[in-house]
Amino acid sequence: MKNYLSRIKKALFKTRETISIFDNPELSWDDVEEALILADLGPVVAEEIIEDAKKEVGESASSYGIKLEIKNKIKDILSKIPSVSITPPEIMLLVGVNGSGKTTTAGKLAYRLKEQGRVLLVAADTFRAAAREQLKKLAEMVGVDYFGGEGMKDPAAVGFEAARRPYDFIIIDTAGRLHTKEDLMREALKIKKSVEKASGKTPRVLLVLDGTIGQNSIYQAEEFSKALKIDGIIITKLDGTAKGGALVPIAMKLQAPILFIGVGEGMEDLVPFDPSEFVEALFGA
Ligand SMILES: Nc1nc2c(ncn2[C@@H]2O[C@H](COP(=O)(O)OP(=O)(O)OP(=O)(O)O)[C@@H](O)[C@H]2O)c(=O)[nH]1
Ligand SMILES: [Mg+2]
Repeated sequence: MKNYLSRIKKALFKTRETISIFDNPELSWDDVEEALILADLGPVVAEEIIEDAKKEVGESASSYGIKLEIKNKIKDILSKIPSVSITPPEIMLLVGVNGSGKTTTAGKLAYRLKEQGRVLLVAADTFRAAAREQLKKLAEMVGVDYFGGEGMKDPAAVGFEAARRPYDFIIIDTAGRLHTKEDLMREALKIKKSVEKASGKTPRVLLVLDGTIGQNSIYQAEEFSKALKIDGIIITKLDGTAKGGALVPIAMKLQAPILFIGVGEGMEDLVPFDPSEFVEALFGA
């Protein structure tokens, strides 16, 4: 796998700064707890990691020993999350709350995957004309085909039409939906089912979470999971937050593969998630 470490490091700058106390030669366990909580790992997970680490290295371990052990513990947690690879033919359905980064991520995915096959970007966000425009522009920019279902009002119908087409990768962008609105959750399931019916394949439902809201996205994800099975997670905007540590409790709680992380606004700013790289980027050497 290509080495993305320097890009992830750059993106995690703010989070890394939050936990810079780890480089203090007089690091205490209290400092560790405070830093992990500030980085948004949450008190429960922070406590769990610290207790485990203490058992391993002892209460009076050196700063270096503590840092190394905490890094290993987090790496262990993240390595246990199932992983998946995306190979053609593949239909992906991007869902998430408003503004989480779905449309941008659809463009970024197309940019990555066009090297591996024919890609179709599909605008099943039928609520706003601007949403279709946004995806159409991205498709042009990236150089892949676009299907917007112009004139169609039902996003499930757009999904149906698109899914019948012979592409290696079909990436379906959907409208932002509030996880608390049952009708919108049902609509997401309806899109999935119509794609299934049209293609005979189960689309991969990818939940796009906004990294800047940190742990709050766990609740969102749980609500989405009640309506439809989440096959993978993409966490965006890690470059704009000091809450990058929230990825750890998110992964623990959801036990769904984290496929990619968003590290910027450009089309190349979507990198595959790798536990080791993430932890190295988070803590530095
Ligand atoms: N810095 C940064 N910005 C991002 C990233 N991903 C998305 N954005 C920005 O987040 C904003 C919202 O992105 P969209 O892709 O339009 O979000 P959306 O989920 O499609 O929004 P709705 O369709 O309105 O629900 C845009 O300004 C994007 O450029 C990222 O990884 N890093
Ligand atoms: Mg959108």
